[in-house]
This record gives sequence, C-alpha cells and structure tokens, in this order.
Amino acid sequence: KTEKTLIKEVAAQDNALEQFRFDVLKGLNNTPKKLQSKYFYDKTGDTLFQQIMAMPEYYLTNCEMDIFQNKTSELANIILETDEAFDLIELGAGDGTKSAFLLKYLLDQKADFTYMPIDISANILSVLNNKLKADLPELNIICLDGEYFKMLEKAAELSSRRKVVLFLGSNIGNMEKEEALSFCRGLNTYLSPGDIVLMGFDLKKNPQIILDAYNDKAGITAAFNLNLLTRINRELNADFVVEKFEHYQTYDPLSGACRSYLISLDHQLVNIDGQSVNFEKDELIYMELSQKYSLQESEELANNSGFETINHIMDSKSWFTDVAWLS
Ligand code: AVJ
Repeated sequence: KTEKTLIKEVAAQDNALEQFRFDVLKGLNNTPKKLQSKYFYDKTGDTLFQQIMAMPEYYLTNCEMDIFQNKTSELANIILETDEAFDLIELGAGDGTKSAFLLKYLLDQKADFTYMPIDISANILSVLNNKLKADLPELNIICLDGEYFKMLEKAAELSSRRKVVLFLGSNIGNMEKEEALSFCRGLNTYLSPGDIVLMGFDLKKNPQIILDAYNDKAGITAAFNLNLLTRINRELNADFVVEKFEHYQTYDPLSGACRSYLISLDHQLVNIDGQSVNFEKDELIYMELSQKYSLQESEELANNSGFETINHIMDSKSWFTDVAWLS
C-alpha cells in the first residue's frame, strides 16, 4: 500500500467517527429521541446479530436460507438469463451465509462474475472474506466497507459489466416506506436497463410470530439494542448506565411496522463527549424499524422506483420472499 491510500483510510475513519458523533447527538436532542440502527454493528453487535440469526424465534434467516438452499437454481436462472459476464454486488452482505449457496452454484455453472460485498462493518467483511477464501478459493471477490450508496458508487467505478445487486435479509425493512422508495430510486440510477436486483422482503403474517422474533425470551434482541449505548460510551466517551434502560418492542399489523425502543427507567442525565443529555423517567429512545410488507406492497415499491418485477421466490412457509426486479 502506498502512503497516500493509508492516509485516505485514516481520514475516512475519522470522518466515520465524526459522523457517528454528529448523528448520535442530533438524534438524542430530537423529540422523540432516536438512534440509527445502522450503528448497531460494531464487533459485539455483529456477534449479537449472528446470535439473533441463530435463535428459534428469528424465522427470517431460516426462511431465506430455505430459499437459498432449496431454490438455488431458480435464483441462478434469473441471473443467468443471459450468459454475459457480470458483477454481483451485495448490499449489507454480513457474514454471507445465505449468499454462499448461490455463489457456489454460480461457480459450479462456470459463470463469469466478481462478487462485491458491501457492508458498514469492516469486521464482518473480514469474517466473510476469510470464510469465502477458504470455502470458495476460485471466487473473485472485492470487499467494500462503508455506507450503501458511497460503496455502490465505488462498485460502479470498478465495474464495467452488467450488474446483479443482492439486497437480502429484509435489510430494506430498516427504512421507513418513503425512505425505501427514494433508496430504490437511487439504486436504480446506478443501474442500466437489463441489470437485476434481488431483494428480500419479510412478509406480513401472524403478528404474534413477528413480535416474538423481535422480543425473544433470552433477551438477545434487548442486548443487541442496549449494545449501542455501550458503543456510544466507548467511542464517544459517554457514561450511559446501561442497566437504567430497558428494551421495548411493538408490532402494528395494520402498517406492518415492527419498532424497537429503549425506555429510560429513571430521570437521569447522560454525558456524551462533554454534552449533557436529559432523560425523563419513561422517556423513549426510538431505535429500529423492521418494516413488514405484503407481496403487493413490494410490487408497488418496484413500480414506483422504475423496476419491473420479473419473479418472486418464497420459502416453504410463504413467510419471506426474494423478489427479482429488472432495471
Ligand atoms: C438485519 C435489519 C434485517 O430488522 O430484522 C434483528 C435486524 N433487529 N433483530 C431486522 C434485527 C432486531 C434485522 N435486519
């Protein structure tokens, strides 16, 4: 590495920390108070999310695994409709457990492609990279660590071939519906006619099943939310007493919005990087949205952002769907 690229990376890190500080202080000075769930994923957060994916209540991963394991050829046929070489860009790749099935299948078919996983966590990308280097040594892989659109831009610079974009796991659910719409419109501007998006939607279903997935008995989801306070303590020199906050989860079956909050159990003052933030007793911090969709709502999202729905593949329970869109 040249000295120049090293300096750039340090600057990018400083920038990320400065952005984190700005977003946290802005969010906690807002009414109602809120924090962004994209900040859940530090090293501990990555591990907690892997534990969530392994919980019996968190059906999402099992459902999408069912699709990637048992309907691999259907997924691959959408991508291999033309035999032109392509770049496979994955937004929010995480540890890539599901995508690995598709990657292996594509390699077995001798498809010519480069895999470009994008994630906000450099930690989970290195986990992914090590795993794929060992399991699929013949795979071409370029890891991109950062925010979706910044890294999409990088990917677009690096790629001159047709693009297939994976956005799995119901990551889209973390966006409010209007945000999801502008996100999909933005995504489409990076694509050319004929490019493909595969997007994972968690479907509306028995509301109790959804609530249970985000309100597990073992308290892992609670720990996942509370860990952001610990991260703020460490990285922003703050003094949250984590025990003085409690996780609270809601699901509204009419709108499909599943939301998590932290409740302040006392009146308390928290110091963040020299600034004091007041919490009333019972005051909430809004933490995360995990939006659920009907199949029809997913199609409306496609239509309103200039995509054509070409296929959708469901798990055996019809709880989750991976939808294929054509740009
Ligand atoms: C990674 C955004 C898909 O919203 O279901 C899991 C994160 N939060 N349990 C989701 C999450 C609480 C997850 N996504």
